[in-house]
Amino acid sequence: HEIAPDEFHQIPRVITPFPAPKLSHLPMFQGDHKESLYWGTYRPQVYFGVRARTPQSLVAGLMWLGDEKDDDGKHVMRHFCENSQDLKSFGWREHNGVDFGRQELLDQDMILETSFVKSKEGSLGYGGDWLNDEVKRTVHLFFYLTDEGGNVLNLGKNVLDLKESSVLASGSRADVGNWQMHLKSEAHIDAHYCGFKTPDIVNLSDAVQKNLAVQENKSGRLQLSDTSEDSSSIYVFQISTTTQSTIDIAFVSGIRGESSDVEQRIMSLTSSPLSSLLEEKHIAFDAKFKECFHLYEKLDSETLMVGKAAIGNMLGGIGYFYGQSKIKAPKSTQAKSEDEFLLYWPAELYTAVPSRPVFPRGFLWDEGFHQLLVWRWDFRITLEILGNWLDLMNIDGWIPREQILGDEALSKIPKQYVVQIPSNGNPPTLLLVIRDLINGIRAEKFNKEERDEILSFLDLAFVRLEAWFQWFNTSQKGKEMGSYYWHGRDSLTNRELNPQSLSSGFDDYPRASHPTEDERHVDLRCWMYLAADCMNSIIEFLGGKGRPVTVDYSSTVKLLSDFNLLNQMHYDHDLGAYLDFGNHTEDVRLVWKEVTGEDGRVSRELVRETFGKPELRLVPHIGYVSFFPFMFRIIPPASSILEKQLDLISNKSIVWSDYGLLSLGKTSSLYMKYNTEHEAPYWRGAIWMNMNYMILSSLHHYSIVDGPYMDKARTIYEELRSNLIRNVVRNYDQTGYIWEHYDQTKGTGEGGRVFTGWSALILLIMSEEYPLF
Ligand code: 6A9
Repeated sequence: HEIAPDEFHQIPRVITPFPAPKLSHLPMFQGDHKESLYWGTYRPQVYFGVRARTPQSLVAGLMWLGDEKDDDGKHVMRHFCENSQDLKSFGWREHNGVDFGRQELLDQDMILETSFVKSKEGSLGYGGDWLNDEVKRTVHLFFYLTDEGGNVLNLGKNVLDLKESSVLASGSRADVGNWQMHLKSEAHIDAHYCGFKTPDIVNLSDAVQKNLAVQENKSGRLQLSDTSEDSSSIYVFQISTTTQSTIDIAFVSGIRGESSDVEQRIMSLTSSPLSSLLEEKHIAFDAKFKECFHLYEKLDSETLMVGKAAIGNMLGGIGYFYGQSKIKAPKSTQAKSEDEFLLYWPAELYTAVPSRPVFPRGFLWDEGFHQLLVWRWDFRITLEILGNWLDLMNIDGWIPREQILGDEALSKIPKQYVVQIPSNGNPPTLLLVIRDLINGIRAEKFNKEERDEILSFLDLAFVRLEAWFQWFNTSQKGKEMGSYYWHGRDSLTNRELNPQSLSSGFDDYPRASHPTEDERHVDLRCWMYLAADCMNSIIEFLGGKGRPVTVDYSSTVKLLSDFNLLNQMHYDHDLGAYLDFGNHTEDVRLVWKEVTGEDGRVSRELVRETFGKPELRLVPHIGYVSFFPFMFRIIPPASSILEKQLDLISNKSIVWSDYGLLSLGKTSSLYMKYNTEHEAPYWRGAIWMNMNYMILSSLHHYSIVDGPYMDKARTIYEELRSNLIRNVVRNYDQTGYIWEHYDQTKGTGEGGRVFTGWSALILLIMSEEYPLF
């Protein structure tokens, strides 16, 4: 149930935008920049989809019938990316984020290749021309096209007679003028079409299956009806072929009158000119890959291929979303039940995604890790993505963690996870990226013009970053000076073995057994240190402008990097580890209980029981959270505590494995424990790449700054690095995918496939590029 804002006396703060100019309006994101990024494969949720970065775009996509049959004996339709084993492998082998990509999809014995390329030649207005081509085997492909803006689509005159080059459809739009979509193939193809009135892309495959079924009953053939509903606004073109074939689809826009140059432009975008163009782009991709990551001397071809898939999928997975987030209504409002929500303002988001099949939408803290990789390829893409995220900030300085914008994004997530909670944060990793960019400027990685662009971005971003910092610093602070904890843990639950903390990003990573206001989370304390330090660097960089600041960042930095204070609050001398603090007992278990329901029926349920007496203490779980002071380099190089951390990291009975570092040590009482009957361990043992990258980068740091433990750090660094690379490459060989996380005992990929969000950091590990502090 949506609560209309007028049910309130005034618009609630939580859905009020931050009152400052939008970063996406900066001149640097207009003009040529905007035009060059207008069309793209910005629909990561489908196997192949194209749209423009505008709320109501012309949208195209591809579906095909798989060889497999469902329970009714019908061939399954492939459309939205699935995380099943149906496809042996799929993903972008190359993609440059701007005007070129090549994807391979292995469906049983069929290899489908989709390429995408834009050319500016002859096109007017926004965007270039884009097209794609697919190949190989007896197959029914369905290419569809719709105009979200509701403009009329004209069906081409000879769509059933696809010879030479034919127009599939044409139309006119304010952004691109008159356009035409052409199909060209030298193979023998059979074509059919149908049109629907309502462009329901989420359920399009069902509608197409129905149409096919009706025809099959009539004629015994698997072909569309060649009819369209009155004033159809979505057309589906069926292209069937029995031979290995290449199909080129070309889109031209900005056509003036009866212009004859259309033929010319189509020629240059199909057949052999297209092949040459693709080859050119492929060569350029390779050259840029070499230049950005300078890996060729170091690595074998197998590893290089994984590196290319990492950057290709990261860039190819960038999407454009438009819609309104659902926000949990704050208590003070007239919300009647838990299920009621408010709608955020309609917003666009240009962002990378963690995984196309499982999580094809924006996640706040994932994005910082994504951009650590992306800026090295194209820093302008990074700036615009950062800007889009910061524009989502509300007047309180809060940014919703998970962005589910529009029907297609919504269709990929169970209902109960949709509503965002305004008291919950997510680590400010975007600041890691900003600091990386500033260090890039210091290291003269940018020329003058580029440097000015970054500075003018930061200049405008500054008020938003300040508000963000303030949001954390006030809403997530703990009782004691210099302490913080992730708010929003459920203190009343009798279901969860250890109440989750989704905002930390570590979901089920164990914290104090009994959430209270006395908690202190060592990871958040370190994120706050990073945030303050980053704000400081920005101020220093923008310098001399007499900028009024609301916080004394220097003293915050001093406070949070005070080694003694940190140790007093979080260091356990016996374990030699940094730990959370809170109301805790180790003696909590899930037990089966007979429960009498309201209807008098008795059922058995798994509930949480506390046997021990919780008390305020350090929480003895060693894992990723314990390594934050190490990751953020707060530990002085000469401290014996540094040696302790190195010992912990390399301890095979705790977090070390041949495949990377475990999220939770084997010695933890919650190691690999289910959180409820059905919630399997997630951050309770498995190996995750983002944290391995951060820890590895500190090992690298401590191996080059002077100190007694340099050599020790170097040895561990080298071993961890090669373990990580070897394991990801082995899994890619065996499964065709990069994975969300890796098993702590066997190293096998688990969770989401094509998880080329932060797991793609393996490429920076290959090239040994780490953030400087
Ligand atoms: C799930 C149902 C099939 C969980 O990578 C995105 C996030 C991370 O930010 C977070 O740190 N992932 C990590 O713990 C995946 C989030 C999934 C949320 C909703 C719903 C899945 O549908």
